[in-house]
Amino acid sequence: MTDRHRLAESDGLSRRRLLGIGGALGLLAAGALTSSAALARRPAATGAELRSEVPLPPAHQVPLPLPAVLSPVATSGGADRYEITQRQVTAEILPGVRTPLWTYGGTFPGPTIEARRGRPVIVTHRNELPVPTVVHLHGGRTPADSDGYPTDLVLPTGWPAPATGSQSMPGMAAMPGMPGTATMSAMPGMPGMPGMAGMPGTPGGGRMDDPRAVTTTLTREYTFPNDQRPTMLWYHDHRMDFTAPAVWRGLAGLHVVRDDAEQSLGLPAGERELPLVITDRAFAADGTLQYPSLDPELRSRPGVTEPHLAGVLGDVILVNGAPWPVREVDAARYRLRLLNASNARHYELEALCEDGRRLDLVQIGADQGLLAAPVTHRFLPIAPAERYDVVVDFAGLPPGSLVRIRNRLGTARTRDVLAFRVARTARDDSRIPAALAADLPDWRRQDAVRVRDFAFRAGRMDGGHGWLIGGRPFDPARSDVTVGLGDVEVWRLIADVHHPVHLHLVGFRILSRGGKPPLPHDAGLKDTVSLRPGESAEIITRFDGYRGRYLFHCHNAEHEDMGMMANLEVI
Ligand SMILES: [Cu+2]
Repeated sequence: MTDRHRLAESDGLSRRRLLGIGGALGLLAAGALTSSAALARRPAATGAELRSEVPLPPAHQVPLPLPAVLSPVATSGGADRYEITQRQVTAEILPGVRTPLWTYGGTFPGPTIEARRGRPVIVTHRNELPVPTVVHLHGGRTPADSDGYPTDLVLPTGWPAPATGSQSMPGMAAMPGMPGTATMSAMPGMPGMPGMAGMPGTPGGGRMDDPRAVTTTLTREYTFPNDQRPTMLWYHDHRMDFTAPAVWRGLAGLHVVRDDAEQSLGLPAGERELPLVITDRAFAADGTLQYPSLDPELRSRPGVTEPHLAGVLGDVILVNGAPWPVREVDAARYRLRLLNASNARHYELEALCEDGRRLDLVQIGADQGLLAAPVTHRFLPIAPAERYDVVVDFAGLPPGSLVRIRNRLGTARTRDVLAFRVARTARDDSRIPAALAADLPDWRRQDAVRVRDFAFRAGRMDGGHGWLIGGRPFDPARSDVTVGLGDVEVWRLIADVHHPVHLHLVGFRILSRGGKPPLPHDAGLKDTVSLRPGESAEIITRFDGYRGRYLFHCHNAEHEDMGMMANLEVI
């Protein structure tokens, strides 16, 4: 046995499971499939779909909105300062229907932050929502104290202080005089605390006590150095146990990092660069967003009703917060910056002309920035939290033509996403260089000081259904993975059903999928890898940037809330 295998075993995986890495057959042989076996046989289903109770508009009637770019409140001292107030608003998402939302700054998606590489952005978030929040910049190379660890809560004014052991930020005392308000919950076998996870009246929102949590009341300042490759990141809520319903209610926005090198490439820009935030939602008869929370107030009891344990899907597709929108375009190249901000829905996108012809989706970038060279797709799968940077060329299409972006994994109305209406012929000076970036890390297997194995699969948690990593549900107080700053590691991931696996802090490259070379859309630097049912993948990364406590987790948001996270400590 090699040293690497010994190290992997010491991380808690049995030899038997190591042998199981490599595909669904191995997984089955290891007896790893539980009640999710039925799901694995239906690979397209990543959750159960809610049915809207209001009339839905026809597709491609509502114009595509673009999230507003946020203006800084100050730009001195080499950094840009912003303020965002998290607050509830009522918006008209479906024509004539009023929908309460939780928002960053009053809109869904929230305002876009435009950042320059290497120039820090400091955002003061103010929580005027009725529950605690946490802001995480997905894909950000962020110091740990600004990374939005799930227990680093920003408490609303008047919210009881968290459990003993957690700290509040200096100068931001979390409601002195309310000691000992329990957030500790549901540790099986913990005497005197039976079943407190769902206990009304203990509004901590925490599954477990976390002595390292640093909470604030009302506001918190997050610092994002933007010392990373240019790409489109997104910020969203990451509150312990309640990420999925909070993001569903609207807590998501874009954060774009740019630099001169990328802007000198001649890619489509300005009006011809469109961010596209794709989500699915469902609407109740009163216009509210449906969501099957066990606690509709999202105060104390986490989780969703039984039919939705695998994920929550909606029957309305929103792009930038509008239902099946349409955008007028020139007959020219457009850069589409795609984000799947859905909780659980996967898409496989195609650009379909009225005559049945498909336009090429020319991928120029991945989660973590530009590819070395373009990759042309006819279909592009996109899992929750993934981003793809693609160029579509509408040249040659006569004015009036409609190009529909469709979802090949959808059924009925969820097959449509958005459409482009070619409005006019136009001059196009843009180009797609054959060489896009020369700075992609080329970590090799032999650089790795360690190989680790992680199984992502269903299991039992708190006496009910959970989603587990390495057989265990998330515990903020437990040490899971400790890596040395600067170390290169190979991680072997295996899934029972679909799990989009996301690492905080670092980008990684995909070395293999199911024991074979990566797929064309696995190119470039990623921060989320979409594991398919029964599939394994190997990723390689170098843990650099900052020391501190981070996370890795499944980005099916319902899985994440049901235990599928683990600690990643960089020392
Ligand atoms: Cu998952």
